[in-house]
Amino acid sequence: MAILDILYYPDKRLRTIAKPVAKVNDNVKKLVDDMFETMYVAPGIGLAATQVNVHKQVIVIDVSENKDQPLCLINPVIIAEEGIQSCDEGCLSVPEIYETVQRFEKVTVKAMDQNGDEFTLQADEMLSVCIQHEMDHLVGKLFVDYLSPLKLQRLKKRLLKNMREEDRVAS
Ligand code: GNR
Ligand code: NI
Repeated sequence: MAILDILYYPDKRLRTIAKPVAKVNDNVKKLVDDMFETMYVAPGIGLAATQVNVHKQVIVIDVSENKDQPLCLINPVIIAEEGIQSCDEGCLSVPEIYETVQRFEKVTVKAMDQNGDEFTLQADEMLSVCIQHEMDHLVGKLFVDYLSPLKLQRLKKRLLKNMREEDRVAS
């Protein structure tokens, strides 16, 4: 297993559209294992392959309290959605920024697991938010894209400030 490097906004590679996985081979299984390790170490509740510069439709998630419910979605498709919810979201690719985003309250998603077996899952609450957040990554979309121009401008200033502070700590 290996911990993978995460891309940070505004890296253009985060805008890449991921391709479907043709076959869940050993390569893909290794990617899934490495993504789980990277997500747990980060720590995060989800990770999309796009964030580690692999442009395949692969997502790992674990929204459980004890970090003991790993969930892998390969080639996910949302087949039903219902209601609206608002959630404070963060992203490993946009460190230390949290903003409220509107999502569907419930989604039904069809995908393959790390063995290549198809399954359908109904999700609500945090799992539903996380699935939608990760699926956005696979089409090059970030949660900051939902913010108003004013909020995005403020966020960019905050990011620059955070970067300057890191420089000061490092030197
Ligand atoms: O760790 C994460 N937390 C989180 C919190 C609220 C909504 C979405 C997320 S996903 C994020 C990890 C990440 O960046 N996944 O792409
Ligand atoms: Ni994210």
